[in-house]
Amino acid sequence: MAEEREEKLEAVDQDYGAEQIQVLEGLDPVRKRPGMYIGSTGINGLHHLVYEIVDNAIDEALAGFCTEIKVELLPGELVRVTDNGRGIPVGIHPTEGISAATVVYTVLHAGGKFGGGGYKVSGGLHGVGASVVNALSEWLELTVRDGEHVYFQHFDRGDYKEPLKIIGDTNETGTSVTFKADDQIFETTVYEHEVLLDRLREQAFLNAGVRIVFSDLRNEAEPITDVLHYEGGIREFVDHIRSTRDHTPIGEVIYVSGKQGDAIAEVAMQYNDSYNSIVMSFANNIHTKDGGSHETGFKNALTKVINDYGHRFGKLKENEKLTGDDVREGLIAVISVKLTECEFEGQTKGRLGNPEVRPFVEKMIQEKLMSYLEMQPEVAGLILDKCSAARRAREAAKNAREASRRKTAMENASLPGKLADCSEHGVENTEIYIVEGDSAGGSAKGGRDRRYQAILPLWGKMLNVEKARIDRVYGNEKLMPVVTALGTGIGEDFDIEKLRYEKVIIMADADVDGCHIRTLLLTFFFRYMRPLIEHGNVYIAQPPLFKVERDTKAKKYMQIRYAFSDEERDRYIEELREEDGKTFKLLVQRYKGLGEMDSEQLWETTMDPARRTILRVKMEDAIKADEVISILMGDKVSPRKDYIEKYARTVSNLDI
Ligand code: TSJ
Repeated sequence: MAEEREEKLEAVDQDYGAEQIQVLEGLDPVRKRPGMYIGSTGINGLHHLVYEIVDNAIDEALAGFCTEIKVELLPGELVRVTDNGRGIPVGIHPTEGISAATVVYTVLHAGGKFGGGGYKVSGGLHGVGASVVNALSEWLELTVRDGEHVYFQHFDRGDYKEPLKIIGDTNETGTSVTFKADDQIFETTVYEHEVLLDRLREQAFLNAGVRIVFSDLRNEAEPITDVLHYEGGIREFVDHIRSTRDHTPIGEVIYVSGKQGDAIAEVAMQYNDSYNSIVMSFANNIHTKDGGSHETGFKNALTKVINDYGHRFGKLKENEKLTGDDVREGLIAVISVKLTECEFEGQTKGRLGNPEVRPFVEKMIQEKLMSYLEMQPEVAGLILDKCSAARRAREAAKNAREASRRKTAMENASLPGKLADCSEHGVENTEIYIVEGDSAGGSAKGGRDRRYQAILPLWGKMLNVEKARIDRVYGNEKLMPVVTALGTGIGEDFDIEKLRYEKVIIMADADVDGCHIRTLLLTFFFRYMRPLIEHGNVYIAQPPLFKVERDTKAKKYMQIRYAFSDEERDRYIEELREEDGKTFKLLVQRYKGLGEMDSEQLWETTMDPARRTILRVKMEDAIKADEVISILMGDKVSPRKDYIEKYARTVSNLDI
């Protein structure tokens, strides 16, 4: 590593006069292929810039030298991150002649590791640093305080004209970075408050004691500040997840931690009265959404400990065995490991490799969770009751499933009667539209291309997915047709190979009811057919909200435009108002429901692959829907009321 750094310093600065050109070359690859360094140039990549800078300050906090990190969004979409740490080293490299801080910002990968000695724990998706943010910023300004002087340097797109300079005296220490993301690079440079807040809160949970002050000052009339500071760390994370979903806790939050060499692992977990399971894992503060060795270790050990305890203390009969799903029903758990070196695997690098971590976490949970249960027999009793109830429900579901299979075999007509299937037999290019309601189903049937588009109208009373276990799905008149039409089965039976269509498209009205059914279906897919979402097979149709039409009988002037937003409607009104000096009266129709469109209109605007827009549902959308359902369908009124008030203005896109 040291050798590598030496080489890079040479490359930057062989010839002092050529410094700028060399520096530009250093960051050129970042501007050429930004996606390689920050994942994308969309909103996620934009947010990534903030994470990269904040990660550096968190490292300083973990090293024990910084207590507070300020993150500010300023008018003009500027971001400022300030810590009260030691300040990036400003010393001039003895032979190279430029400041260490400048190297951090102008040499690729010189980022957080520069300065050495530090135990670098946090790190963004690709482990890149400040130089990448610098390269992708229209401009960036760095201020370092070392207790004596204030140092300052300005960069334009990674390039600098003047070196780091002393601009004043100070008795404070710390680092402050202000940057403006480059709109030549990013599709959008507008940050999303909630997304940044969630991520910063997550970092505050994962790094107990660190104080992150997030201020959104973009709207001067309405400044928002959140202080994110959790002495309880991931214990409070678990409590936060539970309270946003309003589940009633069963027992307290259990916390265990352990060390093995340089590796640290900690787990916080708590049961609740719901039927879903939320296990989130992190490695070096990075969310491992596909799990990996730490998560596997935890799950294995949890199943073993609860079974062993149950058998040892007579809570389970000898022949009663709890499965992993049984012991995770109604469980919220957060696993966090910190390692000197993480190996991330899988297509999206969302899974922790490091094989040595599995036995480490397994052993830790086995020993410490078992002694916890032994010392807390009351909590242990509640947990075993909960897991045993899950086991009995699983048995009931198995019976229901078998009964449903027998029934299907007997009736010998497996597809639902309401389904208007497509005529092609293969899966490739085929689509099923799941449509709420009678009239919309009719229009969709009339408008579709029957060769490859199937229509399934939904009927009857929806199951409250929140309050029912999987066995109830088998008896639900609304969901069963969806299950049989898709062909995949649900839960343990789910098999994506059996999916009968390539795309599953949810088509619902743009109003509150439509939003509700969309959210319910997404939650259903998320809970019982999750791979469908993971594989990207689920889509949301986007019917237009308005029709703008010239009020004329003259064929040559006839024009119809469909608008998908208020802005688009206004633009079309503007555009259609005049032609050849002739002014028209316009008809503007607001579609309250899909049923108001005739077959042809529905085809043109929403179903024709050449003209429509459909949104692919991502895991994040489904997780959000799941959370929304917990709030909307749960027992308690107050979080529901808060939620509806908070989202009242944007209720038409509640879940996307
Ligand atoms: F990297 C960065 F520019 F993005 C950035 C770094 C941004 C922010 C907001 C803070 C920081 C940062 C870096 N804060 N604190 C530090 N600390 C060091 O770089 C540092 C200081 C002293 C020593 C030492 O060994 O004396 C070592 C390091 C790594």
